[in-house]
Amino acid sequence: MTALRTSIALALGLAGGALLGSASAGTDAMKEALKNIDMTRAAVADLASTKGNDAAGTVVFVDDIEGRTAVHLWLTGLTPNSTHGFHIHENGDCSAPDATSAGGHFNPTGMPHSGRETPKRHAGDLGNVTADAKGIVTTRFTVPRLEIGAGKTDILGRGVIVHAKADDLKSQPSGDAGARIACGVIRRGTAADAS
Ligand SMILES: [Cu+2]
Ligand SMILES: [Zn+2]
Repeated sequence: MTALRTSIALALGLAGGALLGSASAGTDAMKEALKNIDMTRAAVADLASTKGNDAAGTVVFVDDIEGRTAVHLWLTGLTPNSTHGFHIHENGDCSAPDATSAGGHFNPTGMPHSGRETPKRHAGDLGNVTADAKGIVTTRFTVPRLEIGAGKTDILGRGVIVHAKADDLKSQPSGDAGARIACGVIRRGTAADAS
């Protein structure tokens, strides 16, 4: 079983029978979106829920889409219609039950916290994501370039966090986004991730 399939299975298990239809649709959307991507050049994080939470999913980073990085995100187990801060954190360490082990926001350029399009921002500031009426996020957006496998903004080995609350995009140092409800470690993608 591939890592992506594992995380889908995990997500399905957590979402339960009532959401099975929607989660399956999300799986199809994921496969379709990744079909023509060379996953060995991409970065992937399998997001697992922290203690007491149900959010789980997968994020795929695809470098250099016209000089930017595309972020594909699938999440289940969220409160319907809720908005959540979404960031890359310094440490690829989800070992703490509340994921505080992931540290603060990934900030290799020494900037203040902000939104995903602000010139002066943490490289890891990915803004907010919003769940649909079934508590599922299926989204793709691009951010200023994040490097994969080399360079100052290399994201391999960093953490990805989904927060309980929305990021206000201005409070320092982390947007007042509350507890960490899901965490994953960014790794190199494999061909199996897209199948
Ligand atoms: Cu965060
Ligand atoms: Zn930040």
